[in-house]
Amino acid sequence: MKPQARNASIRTLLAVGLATSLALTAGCAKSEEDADSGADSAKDSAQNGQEVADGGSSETCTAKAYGAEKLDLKGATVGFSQSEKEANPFRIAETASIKAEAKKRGVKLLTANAQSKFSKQISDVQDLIAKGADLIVIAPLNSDGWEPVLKSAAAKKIPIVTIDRKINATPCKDYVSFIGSDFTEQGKRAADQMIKATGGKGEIAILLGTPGNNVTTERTKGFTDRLKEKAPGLKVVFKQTGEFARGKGQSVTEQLIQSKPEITGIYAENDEMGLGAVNALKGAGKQPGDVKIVTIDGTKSAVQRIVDKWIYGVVESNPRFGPLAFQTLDAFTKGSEVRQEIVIKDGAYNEANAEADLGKAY
Ligand code: GZL
Repeated sequence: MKPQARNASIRTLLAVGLATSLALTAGCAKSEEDADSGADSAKDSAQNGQEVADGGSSETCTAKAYGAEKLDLKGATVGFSQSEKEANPFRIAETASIKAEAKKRGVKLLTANAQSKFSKQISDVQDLIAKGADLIVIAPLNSDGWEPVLKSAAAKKIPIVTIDRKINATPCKDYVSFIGSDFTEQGKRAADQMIKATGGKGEIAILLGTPGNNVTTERTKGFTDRLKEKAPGLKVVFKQTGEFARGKGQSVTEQLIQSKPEITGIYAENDEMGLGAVNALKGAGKQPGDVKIVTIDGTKSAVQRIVDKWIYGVVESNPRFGPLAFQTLDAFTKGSEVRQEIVIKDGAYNEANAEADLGKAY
């Protein structure tokens, strides 16, 4: 690439990157440090958008490299494939953010919800292609098994952006960009909260997310590696999936306290399972704080449970992907370089900021 062209594209990339990080006010809770320092909640009560974290791959992609046509996003049709049923506030907030941003930009949006069934998500995306989607945003249920759909999209040169979970495929070939959290970091931060809650000693149960996606794998590894590194006195004595669902989280916890009534702490890999665990503990006559619970997401119900002292801490997983997803689509369709991996910053809640920052929860 000629130097002046290269400089131009670097300027574009920087502009997109700067626009991305500046234009999107933090919709997230205070950072872990702020939460720990008990700092007042941020004055801004922005409810939308996400902040881009530093780091992540600096690899980029352009429409030219991807083999897609440039187009005017405003006149295009975007398809959105949601993975799980909207019983979980994470999914409700995620879909709402995508719909709100499409509406704000005047972009035609086709949506589908796979109701937590992977085979349905594959057919949903095929349907979006058949209905004429020019670009597709996917919140994947699973990380594997996407080949047939990726082939169909590639045949029609339809750019795909994945949000939230990662798919095992090639960026800037099978999909343009991944936008999501650092789930290993979330697991590590959950471990730090659990260590603080327990003083680094005792027995811990893990309510695992559903198998087959990078979120469960990375949240588990981040947590268990951190315990080994920082608190060898905390032993994981129980691991079972609660399928990211409140009911299953409750029934698994009921079994847990039958076999381990003196469990010290429960790490729930999402709020819904953590709230199910609270219901089980209440049912067993436990009191707030008897068992230290740490969860991940940042839903209003879970943050309220911190105020009630049933939950010790919540690491945020911000689902408001609308602004960043459409910023990425807009830059890409204009021919600008976009990053292949856009990692977002997540905040945290504990007793220091839960009440003040409840408005940022979703
Ligand atoms: C994380 C997302 C997870 C949420 C759960 O980004 O994939 O899936 O943490 C949801 O609430 O089920």
